[in-house]
Amino acid sequence: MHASEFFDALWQQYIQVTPQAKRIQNLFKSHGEEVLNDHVAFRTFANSPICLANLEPQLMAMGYQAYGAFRFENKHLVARCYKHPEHEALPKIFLSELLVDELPEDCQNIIQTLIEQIPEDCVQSPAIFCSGILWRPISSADYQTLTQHSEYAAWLATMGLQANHFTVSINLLDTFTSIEQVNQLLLDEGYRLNDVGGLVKGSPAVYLEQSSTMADKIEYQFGDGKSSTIPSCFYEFARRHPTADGTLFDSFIEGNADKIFDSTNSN
Ligand code: OOG
Ligand code: NI
Repeated sequence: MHASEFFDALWQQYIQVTPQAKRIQNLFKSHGEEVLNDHVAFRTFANSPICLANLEPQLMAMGYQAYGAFRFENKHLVARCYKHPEHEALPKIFLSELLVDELPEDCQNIIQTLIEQIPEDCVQSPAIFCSGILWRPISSADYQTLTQHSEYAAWLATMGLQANHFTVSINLLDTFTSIEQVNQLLLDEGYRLNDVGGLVKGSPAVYLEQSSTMADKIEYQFGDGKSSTIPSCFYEFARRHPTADGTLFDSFIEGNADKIFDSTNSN
């Protein structure tokens, strides 16, 4: 699968559950902007057929290379990032996985029943990143249990493999040059932004400033027949700054990412 085909498929799937992203993209376009992506992100379960190590070769098959590794102790996550050395205009990819065996036993049991349903050989092409849930919908009670210990686990159990967010590159906008300007535009239009630790995550001193909307909400049919609204996906905005050698910082910052994860909290 060619990378451009991959991102087209991901975007179409993403805007089905994240209508705000399409509206915000149109908002930028109405201001004469062309919207280009800094990165997209995926979430997955460790110790499963779709663990990070099994998914990674599918990114490599599209020409991506790993260049950074991260750990989030409190959220029980590890992550890696990938870029395409030949096509720098292609979005970077941030792939995280949940260290399931660090969660309380009741959560581990719930997740284990999901993992057992995943076909052992399901990772055959990059299309796996658009596969959504590879298990039957969980019950609303199990969902509640997961949200109490890991919002990430609850999100992944209901949404599965799909782009968790796309990210507008502020560097590639013409008239909106600061992250504060972008945030103000969104607030004026009534969007709810992630305010964990403040609206702007990071600073020029760490070479990366980020903000994000709170995830859209969708009606979800649980396995026990109950339905309720749950967080789907969000839209992010990133501004990169030049490092000492004059090139733009191209990796990620743990302290920023830790807060961006909270954009899918159910609260
Ligand atoms: C990923 C959060 C981290 C970033 O840009 O630092 C991230 C996620 O929510 O799955 O996207
Ligand atoms: Ni991100």
